[in-house]
Amino acid sequence: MPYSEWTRYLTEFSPVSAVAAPPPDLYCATEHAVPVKGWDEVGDEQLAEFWRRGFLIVADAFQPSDVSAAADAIAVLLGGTEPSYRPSPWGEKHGVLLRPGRSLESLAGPDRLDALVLARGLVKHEPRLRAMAEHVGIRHFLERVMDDAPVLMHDMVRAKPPSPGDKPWHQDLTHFRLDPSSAVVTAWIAVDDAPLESGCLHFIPGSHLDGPAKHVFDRDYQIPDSAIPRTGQVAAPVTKGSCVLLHALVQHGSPPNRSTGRRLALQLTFRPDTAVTISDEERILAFADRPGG
Ligand SMILES: O=C(O)CCC(=O)C(=O)O
Repeated sequence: MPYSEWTRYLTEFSPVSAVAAPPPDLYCATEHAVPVKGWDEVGDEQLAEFWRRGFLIVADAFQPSDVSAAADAIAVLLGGTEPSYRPSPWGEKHGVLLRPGRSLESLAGPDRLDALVLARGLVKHEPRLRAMAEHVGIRHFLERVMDDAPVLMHDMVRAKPPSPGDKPWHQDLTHFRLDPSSAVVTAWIAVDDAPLESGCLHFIPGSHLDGPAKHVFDRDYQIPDSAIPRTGQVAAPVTKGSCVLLHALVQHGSPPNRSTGRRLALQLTFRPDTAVTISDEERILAFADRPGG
């Protein structure tokens, strides 16, 4: 796909992944990831496992009070009473994506949270979210992985409501203009429990070692469904307060939320301070113009 066409797609494309159903065999994990309990258990062995598999799960990474404070903080920001953050329709600054048929005007803060699909850039507006992003456990882990100072470059809240849609398989690094060899890491923090039935994260272990994969526009900007192996997938059901640390090149996705409840998570993506930036064109060449898929 030529560069000009790709940028047009990226501007005009609206993900339908929140509502469109994936092929029924796309998520077929036979293994469930086993978390370590607390940051004190993250040692050299767990670091090696992160590098080998591309992800590591820390249960009880946050206290229950921190987790409920995070949910309150998100509801406050969505409520629109914080002057520095004015929730707006999706696509605008402070854009908030709600479930189909819901609008910001008709809902108050906690109801907006229940109707939420996605919101970005909340952390800098709320001390309770900043405290999570600056948590010593995350920082120490990242410093060891990156051998550099970690810098928060993107944050997003995903409240995956019950729906037939998935978050298709992808690599987080496809969204950032950074050299693909950079040790970029996302910390995915469960604010609600994320059991199998509510569409927890699924991984292809070791896939980060293969480098950038071809991405296409389908239900989302994603790895083609046909390129996803139907064997060897690992599911990561977690309880609230868990932190899933994932390498930005590990292939991951999540099936539809088939439960009756919301599944809220805070996603923080960190880059090494000295990571090398690349142009948009180089990024597209790396992830979109690859042969295969
Ligand atoms: O929370 C999920 O279900 C998937 C989120 C994800 O992988 C992403 O937004 O990059």
